[in-house]
Amino acid sequence: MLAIILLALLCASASGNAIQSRSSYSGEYGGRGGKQFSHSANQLNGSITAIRVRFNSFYITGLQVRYGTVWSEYVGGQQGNMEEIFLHPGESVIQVSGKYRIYMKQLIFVTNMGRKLTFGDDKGTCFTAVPLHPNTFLRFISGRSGIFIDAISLHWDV
Ligand code: MMA
Repeated sequence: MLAIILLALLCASASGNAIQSRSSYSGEYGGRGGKQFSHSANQLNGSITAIRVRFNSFYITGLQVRYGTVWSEYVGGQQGNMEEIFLHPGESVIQVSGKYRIYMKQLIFVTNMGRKLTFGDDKGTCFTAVPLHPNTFLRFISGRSGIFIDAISLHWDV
């Protein structure tokens, strides 16, 4: 009887480890205005391969992210210019920093190849987001938007 119980416990712990999630999330950073958006379905197209950020002198005004070969819907407004950065093959985002007040003001994407992609104005409350688990990366983003990007959350996974 004891042997059976021990065996059952062993199996449960082994399968528990096998299915243990390595996802984590950071946020939400920013204000409470705007409407919620999420790229959780977009991650099915693949990992992040490019990022477009629109910004004016004060705010991050728009965002679009490419998953695999498919661009997400654009969120945000039309003020400022859009910058586009493609990641190299095998390159992933391992940290996102930035600044916000009631809207996002700055976003900095740091990659596993040592690149630091900086967009926007260097003022406001700072945040630095990294994954909880080692060897996990930025898989998708969510947040709030109106005519600007109000807030952002970062979702990390393998
Ligand atoms: C809109 C509206 C707000 C949001 C701002 C900034 C101008 O107002 O959607 O809720 O906070 O845009 O994105």
